[in-house]
Amino acid sequence: MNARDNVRVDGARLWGSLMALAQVGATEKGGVRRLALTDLDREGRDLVCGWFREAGLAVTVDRIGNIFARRPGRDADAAPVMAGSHIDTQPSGGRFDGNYGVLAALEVVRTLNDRGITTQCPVEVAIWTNEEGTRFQPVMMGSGAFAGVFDLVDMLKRTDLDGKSVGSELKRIGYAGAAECGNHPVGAYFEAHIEQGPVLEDTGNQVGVVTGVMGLRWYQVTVSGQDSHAGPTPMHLRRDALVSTARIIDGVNRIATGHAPDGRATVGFLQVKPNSINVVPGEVRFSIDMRHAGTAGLDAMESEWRALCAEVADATRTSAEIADISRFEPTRFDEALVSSVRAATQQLGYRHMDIVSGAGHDAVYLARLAPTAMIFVPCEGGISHNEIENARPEDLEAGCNVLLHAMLARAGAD
Ligand code: HGY
Ligand code: MN
Ligand code: MN
Repeated sequence: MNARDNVRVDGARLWGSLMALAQVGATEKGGVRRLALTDLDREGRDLVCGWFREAGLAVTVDRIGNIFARRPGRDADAAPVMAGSHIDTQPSGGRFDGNYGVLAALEVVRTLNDRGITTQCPVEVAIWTNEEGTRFQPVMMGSGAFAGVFDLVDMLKRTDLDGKSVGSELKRIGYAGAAECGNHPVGAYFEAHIEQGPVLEDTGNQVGVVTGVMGLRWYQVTVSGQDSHAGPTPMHLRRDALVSTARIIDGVNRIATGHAPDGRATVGFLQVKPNSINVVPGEVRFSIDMRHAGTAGLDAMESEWRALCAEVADATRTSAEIADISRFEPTRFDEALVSSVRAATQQLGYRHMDIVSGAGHDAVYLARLAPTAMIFVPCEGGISHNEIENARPEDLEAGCNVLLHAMLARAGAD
């Protein structure tokens, strides 16, 4: 037992910071709407960077707006032990998704400062740009560019539905940083996050030791038929893009259900043209979010629904064009780092279990660069990507204590 083992974070301070950040983009139902690269994202970034500087951290921003806040270690040349997440949210998002991982990492730094602990390696807190992928695709854009999975120039050109580009929005909000994106040493990466599912709460566990992340494939489907008058056009002569889409959506749902429990598919975005009450729709664009714990499962689901699209298009005299917009294969985290999370959790005495994440996280791309591990805490009813998202202060504090001790073990401390 050494002196460090008794160190604990300040749960009230963590909760206070979470609630203060949640005010930026607060919604009536108690959630947060802080879309990537909006004025609210800038306001959130400014607030958290102010806290970073108050904690004595040196802040740098890279060309895609990723933020790094560095606390020196004894060995300035050692690769930093990094922890972080994202502060952009879903349109009807919650107070904890992403925000918790950034502020838990800040709370670790604040605790090290309070206790005058010097680490061997530097410690860095990271805020990744556009993790949610809702305003601009692909998902996990900033961490993906940092890891070299996405081409930076291509990412800066990506536009939202209003035609605004990532590059122009970064400039407009003042976060088009000077630091090169990537080529930034990372000794190890930790990410604390709410589970965003019901398993920890259902099983009475306070901490999830995350062993890996499900694979994800996002597609955009454009179904084309023919606009025609809703009155004079007989049913058998129509080329109705929305009827065709409805059959595809139902089929996608059946395919994922057939691959349960690890197969998942969601259609969350849909645009109908011309979207008029008395016109047979000639064009529909919709998204498909497909996930599975194994590549074979993803491949099977993908080939089944591509066949389904062709069959339905043929039967309804429409056409279906499929664009691949995001994908990452199932990820397993570094065994040794995962074990350090489990050991910290056991030392702290928290009920815990191993768990695979159904949600994607920036940690997926950091895992390509350095040993990476995640720490989950329960969220109420397993609900997330919803304004009612909630978590208990004591669980958030527990996860943050695990983060503190796993980082200390990795960073080396006096
Ligand atoms: O979609 C995801 O899994 C993450 O929340 N962006
Ligand atoms: Mn998240
Ligand atoms: Mn999310």
